[in-house]
Amino acid sequence: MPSPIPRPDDPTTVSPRSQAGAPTVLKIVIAGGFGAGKTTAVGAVSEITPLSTEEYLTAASADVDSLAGIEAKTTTTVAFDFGRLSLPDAPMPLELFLFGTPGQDRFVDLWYDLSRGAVGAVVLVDTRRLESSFTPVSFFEDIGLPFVVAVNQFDGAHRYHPEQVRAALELPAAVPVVICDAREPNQVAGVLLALVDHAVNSAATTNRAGHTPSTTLQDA
Ligand SMILES: Nc1nc2c(ncn2[C@@H]2O[C@H](COP(=O)(O)OP(=O)(O)O)[C@@H](O)[C@H]2O)c(=O)[nH]1
Ligand SMILES: [Mg+2]
Repeated sequence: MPSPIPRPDDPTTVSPRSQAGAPTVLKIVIAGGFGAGKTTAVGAVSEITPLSTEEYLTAASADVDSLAGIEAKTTTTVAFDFGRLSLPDAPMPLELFLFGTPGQDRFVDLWYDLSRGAVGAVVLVDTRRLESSFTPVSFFEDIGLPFVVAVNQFDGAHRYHPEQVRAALELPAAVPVVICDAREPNQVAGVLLALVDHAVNSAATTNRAGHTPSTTLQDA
């Protein structure tokens, strides 16, 4: 099948090399287990009405999409969430394109597609369902995409220290672990800035070591 014709507004085709005053455009993946708060986080910060492909959960998916601990959840993302956030006052003016993945492991092929050209990923974690974070963490480690872990602090959930979460997920020291509330725009924006910082540092470290990074800012 012929390759799709790149469109100028396709974030994967936009060079982050800023013209004077133009923001650097970056693609970011928002990942995490089912119910970790991905759709909520994209909706909290997006300045456009987020494009969301939510479907109502039905009895037919009850056996595969466990709602234990998140009984209030009535919908699930079936393709991806898309949102956009401009940060003109960041040290380097940024325009972030956010792609929220569907949480279930069975959508891993789509995670690959959504990760193409991304500068990095946020893995949202619900500590009440920590095991659902293992697959996304391993996924980004395997494809070599820089990521940060953001603990979405749900009401009533036990408050763990970030270092406890790092140990439980067996994360290397270099991976930032931050706490956030996915409903709070400022906190989500802070997580995204932490990721951009981490991605830039990872690219610099990899370049210094003489390796070709699997994803560079030029790809984004
Ligand atoms: N109390 C609380 N509820 C949240 C938070 N983040 C998400 N939720 C709720 O948790 C449920 C699952 O969130 P959702 O964003 O759909 O998860 P996704 O599957 O990762 O996209 C929804 O009912 C949200 O309203 C949070 O930080 N605190
Ligand atoms: Mg969702």
